[in-house]
Amino acid sequence: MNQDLFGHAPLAETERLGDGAVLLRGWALREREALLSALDEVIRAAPLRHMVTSRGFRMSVGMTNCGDLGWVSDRRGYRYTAIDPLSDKPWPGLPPVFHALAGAAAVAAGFEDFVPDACLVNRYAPGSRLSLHQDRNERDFAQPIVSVSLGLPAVFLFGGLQRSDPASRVLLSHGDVVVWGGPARLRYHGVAALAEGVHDALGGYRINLTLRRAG
Ligand code: MD6
Ligand code: FE
Repeated sequence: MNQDLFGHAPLAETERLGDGAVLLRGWALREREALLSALDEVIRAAPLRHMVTSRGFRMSVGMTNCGDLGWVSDRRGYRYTAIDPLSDKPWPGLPPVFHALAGAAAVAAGFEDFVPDACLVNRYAPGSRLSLHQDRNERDFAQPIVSVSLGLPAVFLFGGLQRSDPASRVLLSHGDVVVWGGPARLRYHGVAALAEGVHDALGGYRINLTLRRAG
């Protein structure tokens, strides 16, 4: 059988979440050791921090980045930067395992030639949440986003193209990968407040990686 470089059968265990959105359950588990150790290194080089929104609210999610570009928010608004404002140095490089996983997941979901240049790392503690938003700071909306969930499970809120559209609730667990693009690319989405829990690999946290082509 045809297999990708992680030994998965392509299109196995896929769940459609709507046009252009695919959930690959457990897709990242095979590479979990390499993924978690690369993640440790990224966080050591560019520590998680709580950014503020343009209105001055401290975000409950801890964030950092790796790759050529990183997503930042401060009183001036949201944008991508090549420099980590905390260290005044470039963000840590995108680990090869992130790059390979994202490319393979995109192909499995039907998006060829996805080459990410940015990875936003979000860390949720119990009670942390992410309110409904669209991802629209990237240059090319034809490129999908690959999202990797690690640690405690979370309820992902998957809305429509209008903020007021009803949102479905999708449980995302350790190793789940969501790929969305095309007609789903600008759907509103968020994460419900994380429930208390303890995860074998990540303790009392959920970590989400979103890999994008930002520039
Ligand atoms: C999260 N994810 O799952 C937050 N955005 O923690 C996102 O905001 C997101 O998962 C765009 C595409 C996929 C995502
Ligand atoms: Fe998002």
